[in-house]
Amino acid sequence: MKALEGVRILDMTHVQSGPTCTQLLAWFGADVLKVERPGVGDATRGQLRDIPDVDSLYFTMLNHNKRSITLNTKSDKGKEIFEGLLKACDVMVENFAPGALDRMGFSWERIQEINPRLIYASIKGFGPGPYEDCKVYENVAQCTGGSASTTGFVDGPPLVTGAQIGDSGTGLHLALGIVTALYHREKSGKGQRVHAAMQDGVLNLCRVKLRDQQRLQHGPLTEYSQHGQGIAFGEATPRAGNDSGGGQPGWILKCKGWENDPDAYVYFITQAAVWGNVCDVIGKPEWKEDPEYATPPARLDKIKQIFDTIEEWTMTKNKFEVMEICNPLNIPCGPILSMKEIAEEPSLRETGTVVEVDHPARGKYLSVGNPVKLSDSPSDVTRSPLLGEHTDEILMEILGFSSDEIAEAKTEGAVGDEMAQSKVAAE
Ligand code: CAO
Repeated sequence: MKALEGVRILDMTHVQSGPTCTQLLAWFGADVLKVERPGVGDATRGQLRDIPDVDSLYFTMLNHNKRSITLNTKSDKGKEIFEGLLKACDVMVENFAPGALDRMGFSWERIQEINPRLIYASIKGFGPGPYEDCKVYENVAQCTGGSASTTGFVDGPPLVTGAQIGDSGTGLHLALGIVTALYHREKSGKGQRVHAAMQDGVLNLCRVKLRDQQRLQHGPLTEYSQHGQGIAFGEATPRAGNDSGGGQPGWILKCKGWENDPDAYVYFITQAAVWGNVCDVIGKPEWKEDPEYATPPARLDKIKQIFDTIEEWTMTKNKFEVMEICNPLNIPCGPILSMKEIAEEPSLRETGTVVEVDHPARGKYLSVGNPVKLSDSPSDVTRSPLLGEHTDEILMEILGFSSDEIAEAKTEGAVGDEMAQSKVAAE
């Protein structure tokens, strides 16, 4: 039995942030019913398409292990069906623009009347305050949560990162909130409102930068390489380039082949505990005893020069050779892996972190499987649902609809009939 088996989730999420959360819960065994607009569905089904008329990878990679029902929650009959589903579910998750659910007539107060045990979980761009009514996408969250101002090089503009810390990061936060509320419900018998703001989620992931903001009041941030380069600090935590966020200096260094391969680099950390090994491996054994280099405080104003010297050595090796030499010496380092290398890495396939999934319309594709492994709740990744694939099944199984009642709901436009329509189109 999977950890969340028996938990039923009404999934009103779309785009990336909410779907990451419900996909994670589905991998842990929850029955996730994705509600989509009839005939339209989650906008990402059609965004960034690589194959005409086929659900995009954007959609498929965020909606595994779910069932899809199309329901017009703004029609009277659709609202009635939605109420039935709210009664039958443990959790409702949504990430609409602020106020959308209230406008549909489903405020938190109303939801508590319908099902007091329901956990109502939301992602919004911001918490209460001046921006609470704003629509928000990933990069807005990265910019307002402190990530962009602290990412990039000290002499360059703010940068967004490739890691989707605003969307997928907040989805992860919300998943924890939901599971915590479910645990609490065991004792209280009551559902509760769970809210995760993307700005807050990003800030939580940037807490070391707020740490540095406060340290700045007591002097320069000596472990930042700009300190060693004599660049003065301003009033706010600066962009730190590739400096490590902790107390052990690190940087990205060129490796053999860097001229032609954009990913021929390694992240190299000069951990104090293995400084002697670093000196030996790069051919600078004299630095071990030299008072100018022997201690971490002595090295602080020479970080750039030290990494330039280490780079002279890393440029004679490819990034994997650097790993092979440094790992046995306990020197922490990591090759810069391209997405191509990650996609082809056999060990990630073996652990299920990268999985191959088969889809009836697109065929085989790669996805990221569950990054969290539970020993008694393995995650099998099953393909994302087609639009409305489970409308009839959900209405029958969960709400006890007869075939006639389903046909009536379809005629009224309360639910969609996409599967029948696509069969007709195929013929
Ligand atoms: N039946 C009927 N109506 C439906 C429906 C259904 N099944 N599903 C959605 N709708 C309606 C909504 O009720 C809303 O209508 P109103 O505007 O009349 O209230 C409308 O569809 C559109 O919803 P939306 O405003 O959420 O969608 P959008 O594309 O305009 O905005 C986004 C998208 C992401 C900017 C916005 O949803 C948002 O800010 N969400 C919160 C933050 C978030 O999660 N952002 C991450 C997105 S991933 O980068």
